[in-house]
Amino acid sequence: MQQLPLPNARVPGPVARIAGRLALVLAALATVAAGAPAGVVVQRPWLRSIIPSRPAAGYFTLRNNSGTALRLVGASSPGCATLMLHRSMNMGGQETMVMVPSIALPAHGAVVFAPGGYHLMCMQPAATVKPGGAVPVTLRFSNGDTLTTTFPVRNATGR
Ligand SMILES: [Cu+2]
Repeated sequence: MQQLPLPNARVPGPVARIAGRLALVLAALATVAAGAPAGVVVQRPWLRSIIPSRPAAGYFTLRNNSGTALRLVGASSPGCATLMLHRSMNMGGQETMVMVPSIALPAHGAVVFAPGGYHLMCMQPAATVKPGGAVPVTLRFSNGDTLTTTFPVRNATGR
């Protein structure tokens, strides 16, 4: 139960007010500092845009240099209406893709997002998602941390 302030409660003095404000500032700084997961890096990011109006695929290597296992649970970008975690699979000779809810990132390990396997799927790409352009991509982890990286956009042949 939350205690209601007493009617005759003392008004905090100037020192208490400054301390209270400082606590708020420190809390805000801590929130920013907790943004990126410690020791996790995105390497060689790029988005492949084949036809501008069609979904673009995002490729990179996600490396975890920390001793703590994490899960990648989502992604977003201002360049995509939705950015999904996908996996390409071969089902009975047919290349198909499925949406995956999360991807495990082991401690001192890496997950490779590459053609034929895991990738990000950029649905309804914005005009900025065209070869020569670049868009920020934010990855979201199971512990609430996020990591934003700039993904250059290249064409079907990776140029
Ligand atoms: Cu896909």
